[in-house]
Amino acid sequence: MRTQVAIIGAGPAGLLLGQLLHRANIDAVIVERKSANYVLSRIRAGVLEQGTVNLLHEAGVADRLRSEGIVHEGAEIESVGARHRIDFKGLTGKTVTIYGQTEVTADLMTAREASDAPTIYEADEVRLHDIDSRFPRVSYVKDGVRAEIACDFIAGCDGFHGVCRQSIPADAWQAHERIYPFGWLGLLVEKPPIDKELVYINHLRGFALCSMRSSHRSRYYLQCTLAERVEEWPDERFWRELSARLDPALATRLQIGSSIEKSIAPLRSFVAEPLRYGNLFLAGDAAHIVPPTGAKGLNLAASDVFYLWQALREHYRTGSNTALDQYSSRALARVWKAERFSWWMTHLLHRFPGATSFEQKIQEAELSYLFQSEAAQKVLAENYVGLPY
Ligand code: RFL
Ligand code: PHB
Repeated sequence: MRTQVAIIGAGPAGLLLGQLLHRANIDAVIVERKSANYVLSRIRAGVLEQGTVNLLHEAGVADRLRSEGIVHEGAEIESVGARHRIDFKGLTGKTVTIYGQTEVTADLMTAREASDAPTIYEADEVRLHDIDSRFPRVSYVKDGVRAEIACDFIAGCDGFHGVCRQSIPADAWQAHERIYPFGWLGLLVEKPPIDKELVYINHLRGFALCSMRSSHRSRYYLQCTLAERVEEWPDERFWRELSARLDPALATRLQIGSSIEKSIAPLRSFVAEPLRYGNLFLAGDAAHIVPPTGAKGLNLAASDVFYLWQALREHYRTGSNTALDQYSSRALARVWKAERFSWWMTHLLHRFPGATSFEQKIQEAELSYLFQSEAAQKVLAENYVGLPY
């Protein structure tokens, strides 16, 4: 098989790139290790920046998002029992939209099916070949038979544990990484959310987040240790611990129920640099990871895809490689600012085991300053709604 762009991974990055390329009349084949249902079953992001929403419009997959997405003009931050609202709309003129990653992925899969563009699911042993040449190839095993795709470019959209970044020679890229000494235990429940907006909580017992997917579905997170396992957290223990981290007014509004999904995710910051090797371009979680505190992961995948789509379009329309040559530096400039914000939000809101009294006091001062200073709130709001691209 031959195509113009081989896309590895059918997560939001790969599917969105595939859809944008399809609309630009550029051929792409998507190769995915798992089944479509497996990809759809992963519960992840919930907050879309305006830029992501705009790009989904541009891709022609925003009909359902437009009718079902919930626009939020602010969020609340709670520390030692006191809650403060950050007014995104008032401070920046911008909003965010609550619409689950599962829904984004489902909309993109529907559009891809309708376009007849090929997606190969359940492809085993995906390998990249000759990526530093003008004739890169991708091979994979499907139903026991190895097949090959010849292409001009490979888009590595295969997430943090994918094969693409690992195919780059060790001396051609650098990893920048921070691993945090805790994780998030997430729970999804078919009950109305506790509040109209998201509530981020810094509590003595650890961080908590009250989020949502819709007016009848809620998503909650608790900071947990890295040693903990989901089996140790039956629903009643989760609800008890969450209630203990909420202020009493909020706790009385909590509607509990049986969990639909429960999982633990470790927190990590990671950036691979550069994002290009030969004709392989990394995008999304394959290139970088942020701790979820800033709600940036999916949004960064979208901005990477925006830069890569524009560069590929310029290449095929004009023959120019200028934007392709600039892809890594343009994408990374935005990535590092989101990395900084996500790191800062993580430090602001979590309890770090072994923190010194000095570190604890600095965190308290940071929160107190944020609550008193409109300038500080504006900095948070500007980053949360998403920097321009
Ligand atoms: P994905 O979604 O991991 O998709 C990669 C795809 O590649 C496939 N794959 C391979 N395919 C072929 N060959 C191989 N060798 C392959 N190896 C892997 C995988 O099966 C998969 O289908 O990466 P992508 O597309 O870059 O998307 C990134 C986002 O999924 C991620 O950044 C977000 O979910 C992060 N995130 C959040 N982001 C936000 O913007 N807002 C949020 O509110 C938010 N909340 C979250 C989050 C992530 C979380 N977890 C679980 C880490 C909350 C949580 C708890
Ligand atoms: C979510 O709803 O899953 C979510 C929301 C905000 C975050 C992280 C996750 O910062």
